[in-house]
Order: sequence, then structure tokens, then C-alpha cells
Amino acid sequence: MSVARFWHTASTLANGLVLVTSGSNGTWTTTGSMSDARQYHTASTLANGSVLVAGGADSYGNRLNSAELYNPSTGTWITTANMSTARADHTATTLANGKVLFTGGLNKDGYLNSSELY
Ligand SMILES: *[C@@H]1O[C@H](CO)[C@@H](O)[C@H](O)[C@H]1NC(C)=O
Ligand SMILES: *[C@@H]1O[C@H](CO)[C@@H](O)[C@H](O)[C@H]1NC(C)=O
Ligand SMILES: *[C@@H]1O[C@H](CO)[C@@H](O)[C@H](O)[C@H]1NC(C)=O
Ligand SMILES: CC(=O)N[C@H]1CO[C@H](CO)[C@@H](O)[C@@H]1O
Repeated sequence: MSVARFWHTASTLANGLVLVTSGSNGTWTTTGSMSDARQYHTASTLANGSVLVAGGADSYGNRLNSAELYNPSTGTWITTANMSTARADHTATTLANGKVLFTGGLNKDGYLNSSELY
């Protein structure tokens, strides 16, 4: 990769390329930048090929409720609706119906038992 990074994500795109996002000490040099710096986030490829990145923590350790969509055709990100709960170290599972299930994780209130659907 062009920069060393850890705690990043990797998602296989429909065109066969692999999109690597963020992580610690990672910078975007070959495609668009997200609105929010984040680590411990998830990235889920949607049915239409866009990649949904959600949650995680900023460089100060604050857990994020924000979510963004990457459009592989344009190489750009747009913010989408916030999650109802800030969460990092959560899971994201794409369901057969195309929705993405987010479960658990951690925020300033501790470990979370809640889940939500995108
Ligand atoms: C892909 O689907 C998501 C969720 O429905 C939507 O918000 C987004 O705009 C779509 N992306 C494109 C490029 O159409
Ligand atoms: C999302 O949450 C952030 C932080 O809580 C807030 O600043 C922002 O206005 C919210 N965005 C939307 C679209 O609600
Ligand atoms: C979920 O977590 C909340 C907050 O910690 C707790 O009050 C609640 O009892 C938990 N729910 C279940 C089903 O364990
Ligand atoms: C410690 C370390 O490797 N820091 C690097 C993090 O990434 C930025 C941007 O690529 C570099 O400028 C730092 O040297």
C-alpha cells in the first residue's frame, strides 16, 4: 500500500478492486477522502456496489455515529444518515434483503447490546 496502516478495513468491489479505508496513520491518496477520520469502523458493500462505512472512533477515541457511502464510479464519499447509537468495534453484516445489520460494539457508555439496520 502507499502508506502503512492498521485497524483499517478492506472491501471487495464489484469490479474486482479492493477498497482499503482509513485505519491508524492511514491517509487517502488514491481515492476520495471521507468526511470523518475513523478507526475501529466497519465497511459493507451494498447491493449497488457502494460501500457503507459506519461508526468507529476518531483520533481522540470518541466513538462516532456517522456513516458515509463510497461511490466506486466517482471515487467520492457522501455522508448518509447517522446511526442511532455511536459505536466502535461493532459488527456489520449484510443481509439477504440488502439491509446491513449493525450489532454491539463500544461507546462512552460501555459495551452495547443494541443493534440497528441500515
Ligand atoms: C446505493 O444504495 C444506497 C442505499 O440505498 C444509496 O443510498 C446510494 O445512493 C446508492 N448509490 C448509488 C451510486 O446509486
Ligand atoms: C450526526 O451526528 C453528529 C454528531 O452527533 C452531528 O454533529 C450531526 O449533525 C449529525 N448529522 C445528521 C445528519 O443528523
Ligand atoms: C441492554 O443493555 C442495557 C444497558 O446496559 C441494559 O439496561 C439492558 O438490561 C440490556 N438488555 C438486555 C436484554 O440484557
Ligand atoms: C509514525 C508514522 O509512521 N507516522 C506517519 C503517519 O502517516 C503520515 C502521513 O502519511 C506520515 O507523515 C507520518 O510520518
